[in-house]
Amino acid sequence: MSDIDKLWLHQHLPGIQASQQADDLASYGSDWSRLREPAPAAVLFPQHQEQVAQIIDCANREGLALVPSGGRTGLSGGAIAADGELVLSLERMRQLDPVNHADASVRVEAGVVTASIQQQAERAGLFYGVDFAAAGSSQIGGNIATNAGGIRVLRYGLTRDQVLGLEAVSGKGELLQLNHGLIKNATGYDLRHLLIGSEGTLAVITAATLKLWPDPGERQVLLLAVDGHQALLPLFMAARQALRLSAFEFFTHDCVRHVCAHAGLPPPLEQAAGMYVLLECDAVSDEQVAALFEQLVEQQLVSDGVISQSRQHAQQLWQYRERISESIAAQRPYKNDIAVRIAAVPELLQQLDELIQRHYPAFEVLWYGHIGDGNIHMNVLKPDDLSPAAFKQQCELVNEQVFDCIQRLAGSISAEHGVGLLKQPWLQYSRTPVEIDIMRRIKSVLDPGGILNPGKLL
Ligand code: 2HG
Ligand code: ZN
Repeated sequence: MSDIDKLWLHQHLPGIQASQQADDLASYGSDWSRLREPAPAAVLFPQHQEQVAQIIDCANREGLALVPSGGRTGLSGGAIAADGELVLSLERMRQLDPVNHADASVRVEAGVVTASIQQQAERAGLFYGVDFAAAGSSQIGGNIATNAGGIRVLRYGLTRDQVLGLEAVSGKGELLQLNHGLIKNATGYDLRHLLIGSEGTLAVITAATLKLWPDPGERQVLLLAVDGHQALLPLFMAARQALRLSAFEFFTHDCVRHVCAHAGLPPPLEQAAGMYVLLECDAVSDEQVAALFEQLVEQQLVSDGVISQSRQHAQQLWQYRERISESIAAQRPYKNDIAVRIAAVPELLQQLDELIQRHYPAFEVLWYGHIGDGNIHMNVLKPDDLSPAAFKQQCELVNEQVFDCIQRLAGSISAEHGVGLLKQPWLQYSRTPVEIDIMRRIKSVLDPGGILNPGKLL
């Protein structure tokens, strides 16, 4: 790999823009997980699908590893290039087509930033259903490769549910045009869905046709104070019955403390609560909210709350939830992103609480997540007096117990952040040996040379 220099790139990949500048290697070889030190051989910037195929052909001929790269906002190390790989950045493929009104869809190239798709839909009076805190930097190719979730899954589904058509190049260099934006297509195996969530291990996604939704109109946000996690499920069920929900999120008071300190925000409510629920719904009348709130207080599910009075107020309330991750990023927390069926959430929280008390009594553990999807983010903060290596080791020891619990509840060890490098050693807690074997065999068909994102996921 070390003999990859300017001349080599010019001879083997003519016409393809590339960089070997130290700052590019450092930034394109890393993602938000910062799990390993970046050390790619070069960064390549193809401008169309044929150039992606040209790069893949070259990698197969020369036996080189490729790391497909989007906005690199991932938290599981799926986009890290630490072993002399070639990074294949899609960022110069960012054609964003006009909205197709008849089909309520839009075709976008892989390097288009998620927020640009949201804005393009909005300008056309429509709505793109996926949103999360990193939407301003993440790219759609990466969203599709990791099947990104976010805050509105309970209403609009995952990224998978938005993809009507997919264009990609397999690890063998085959150009794929999958499903062509069709709603109905009963012609056998849906290869589009095989590529969604495959974390760049089967093919490089080059473009997609995405579904757009009707404009949801005015929405309101309620931030509610909740005493303990026992209230979460009954509260969710009551809110779902009374309101048309688009998000149902939770976080503990410790999360609020970190956000307020980091973002300079005042506390959300006069009295601190143990836990908060933030829900978003289609706008409702003051009477409807008052009746629901009264009912929730009477049932002792909620003790206090605030309802957004304007769009700007709603955005302010969202900050208490959306800025948690960024507020603790500098402390490099140990991350878990787990899911169970909604019905099993109380049992999961109960069991995890016991585990944490027993094994992490000295650690600060932050709980937050998309409780309406059964998805919980558990972030463990490193105590100052513990070395990073000792901290990681202790977290990994407890992981086994956490994942045992997830396995017993038939849950997922990675709900929405992907497996990447971070969860790869624990895949067997969510997938059976038979499944993993089938996954490997699928990989060997689409990427027989094993050039695409080696060491990730499988
Ligand atoms: C969120 O829901 C993101 O805020 C990040 O998925 C979660 O930082 C995390 O663990
Ligand atoms: Zn999340």
